[in-house]
Formats: sequence, C-alpha cells, structure tokens
Amino acid sequence: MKLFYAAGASSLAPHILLEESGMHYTLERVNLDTKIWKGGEYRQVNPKNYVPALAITDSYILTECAVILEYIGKQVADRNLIAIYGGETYWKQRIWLNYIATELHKNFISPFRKGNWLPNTADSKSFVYKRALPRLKFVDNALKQQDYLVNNEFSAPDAYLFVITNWIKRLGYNFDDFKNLQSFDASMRARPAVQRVLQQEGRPHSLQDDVKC
Ligand SMILES: N[C@@H](CCC(=O)N[C@@H](CS)C(=O)NCC(=O)O)C(=O)O
Repeated sequence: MKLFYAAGASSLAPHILLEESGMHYTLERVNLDTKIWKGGEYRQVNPKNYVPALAITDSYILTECAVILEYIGKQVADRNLIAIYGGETYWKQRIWLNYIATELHKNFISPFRKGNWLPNTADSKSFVYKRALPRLKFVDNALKQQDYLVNNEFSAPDAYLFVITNWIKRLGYNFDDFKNLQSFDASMRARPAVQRVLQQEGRPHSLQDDVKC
C-alpha cells in the first residue's frame, strides 16, 4: 500500500493508522501548492487533486480520509482499529468518522495555506474559529472522563480527530476552553506510532516554501 500525503495535512490520520496497524506501507509526498509528486501530476493519481489517497495497486486507489481509515482498520482485525461491521461500536466509530470529516475537517480551513480559497486575514481566522467552536465543544464534552472517542479505546476516529487538535495547536487557536481535547491530544502524542509519524512527516507542508517531492 502506498499513501499519498502532505506533511501535517489530513493524510496524517491514515499515516498514523497505517503505523498503528503494523502493516507494510510506503509514502509518497505530494506538493499541495503545485499538485506535483515525484511521479508527475498528482491529478493522474487522484483526479480530485487532494490528499490523502491510498494506492492498493497502481490502478486501485482509495480516496476520502474516513473511507481510507475504515479500509486500513479492516485489514488488521486483531488491532481493534475499527470494529466488526454492524455492532454498536462499529456504528459509533462510523458516526465519529463522518462527523469529523464533514463537521470538523471541512470547516477547519487554514487561511494561512498558500492557495487556499479563504483569504489570509484575521477575519478569516476568526470566521473559521466561530464555525468550529460549537463543534469542538461538542467533541470536548464527549471526551469527558475518557482518553479516546469510542469505549475509551484508541480506534480509527481518534487518528482523524488528532489531525484537528494538531491544527488547533499549529494555527494558534485558543485551546484553553477544551481541557478534554487537550488531554486527548496529549494521549495521542504519547503513542509511539504517533511520535514516529510526526517525526517522519516533519514540518507541516503549509510552512514549507519549497516541498521537495
Ligand atoms: N473530502 C476529502 C478532503 C481532503 C482534503 O481536503 N485534503 C486537503 C488537505 S487536508 C487537500 O489536499 N487540499 C488540497 C486542495 O484542496 O487543493 C477527504 O475527506 O479526504
């Protein structure tokens, strides 16, 4: 399996889950400004032109972060990254994956990233925060007295939520009102797989002037 990623982007979630899975995988870095990877135009790999994409073979490519996370989890049943289809735990995990994808990920736009559609102004930053705030409060409340989202055990949605807490920190949004999210973030950073992935990815793509693919 080959993961197409950009440092610190939402592709961080499948990267973490692959590392947690113990499966063999390789990484291909994509320059999100130029949409080029070492093999040429990224559009040829993923016509949607965004990361993440997971290549199972050269012609069998999965896209959409939540789907990729579920796919990875399903490959290693013994790691409990995603529950068996149909039970209550499975549906709880599915609800979180969908919530993070639609309510958090796509509302949490970084105005600072080159080429983003939102202008890079102080107003943009506060619009994003206002939109994200009630959703972050909801997640913070759900994490009361538990380190992880579902049954207090690490699973696929946690890898996705960590992308968001990582962005909150990086973009300098106020974390003070979210004590549970803060402690979730700390639990995630304590995981050896997460530490390896953060080290591998290095500085976030939005802070790099010249991403070498
Ligand atoms: N619907 C996609 C969204 C993926 C997405 O927004 N990826 C961002 C990085 S976090 C990206 O590659 N953006 C590049 C662009 O839109 O030009 C998913 O859930 O995976």
